[in-house]
Amino acid sequence: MTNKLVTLDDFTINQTRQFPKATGQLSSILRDISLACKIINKQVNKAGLVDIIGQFGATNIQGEEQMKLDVYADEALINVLKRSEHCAGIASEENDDFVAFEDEFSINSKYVVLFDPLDGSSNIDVNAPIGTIFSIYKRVSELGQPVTAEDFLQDGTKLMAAGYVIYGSSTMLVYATRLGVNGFTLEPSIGEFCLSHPDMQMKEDGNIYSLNQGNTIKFEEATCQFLQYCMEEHKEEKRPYSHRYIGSMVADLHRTLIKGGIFLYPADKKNKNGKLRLQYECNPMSFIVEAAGGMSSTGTQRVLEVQPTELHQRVPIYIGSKNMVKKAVSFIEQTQQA
Ligand code: AFP
Repeated sequence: MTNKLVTLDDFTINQTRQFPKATGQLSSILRDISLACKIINKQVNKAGLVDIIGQFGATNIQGEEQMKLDVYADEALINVLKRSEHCAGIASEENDDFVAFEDEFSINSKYVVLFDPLDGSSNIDVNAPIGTIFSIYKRVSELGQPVTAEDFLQDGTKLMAAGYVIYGSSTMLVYATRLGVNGFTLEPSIGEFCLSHPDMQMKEDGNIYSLNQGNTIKFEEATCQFLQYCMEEHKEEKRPYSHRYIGSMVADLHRTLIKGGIFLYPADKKNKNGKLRLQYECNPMSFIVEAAGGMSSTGTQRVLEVQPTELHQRVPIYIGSKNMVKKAVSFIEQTQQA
């Protein structure tokens, strides 16, 4: 171990020290989430070895079939956060409703956590990267009482922190607060997330676009025009751009954060709100990307400013390098003006 090794704990303790009034509760929740993700990671690593992949049989609120690992990940996060002294309740993409923790410590806790326990789960059986996405809000309901729906339906501008864990060729936790975005890689021999990507910044420009191009026939005019723009030749602007799509938002956005580019899951003729969930996927990812200097829009509005009305609400999303997102949005504005 070298002197330069900074664990996630070291890092958050140092960050907390910058704020004399900070109680360390947020850092404690992050530690709990990272513990749950280490448990999930172990199981993800074993997916090819044990009979754990495959359909679990149950269907979630989205009408999607759950796989065993989703359920395992969901339970790992719920169990760890339930035992945490600082989490008042959770909402998970896998469950219909939020869960209020009602023990004497939890009802006096300040924070609630929302998560998508295993995003991109259709990639599990092909060994492609998958991830856990989480976000932390300060509750708005009265301390000493169980949390209420309002605690979970806050808009993204109220986020205290958000992050994701990517289970890929290595396991990495990316964590954002208003102070910035930092990446920690799991050092398996000591079981610690160690700072590997300090102060992550999103490039202003990029040359990779990422979307499910197979949906082109359903896309609205503005999306087709943007797609055409990405594919046409323009030597000075280094077009055509490259197309990359894994089909796991965590993996596609992790690449976008590191290399620059745009990820989009737009509205289409059938799905006016796209596919991705505001509270579990779009808000946490938008918070991270904005904290790294990038941009995120529904096409007509900053994602973080959308007022959630229900837990499983969906929104269209254009997210990534500022200039690429602005360009995509400009096609929408043009079609609206025409
Ligand atoms: P799954 O968790 O069902 O695999 O969905 C993943 C996801 O929510 C998100 O991570 C991807 O970006 C998006 O869906 C992929 O959707 P398409 O398969 O329609 O491209």
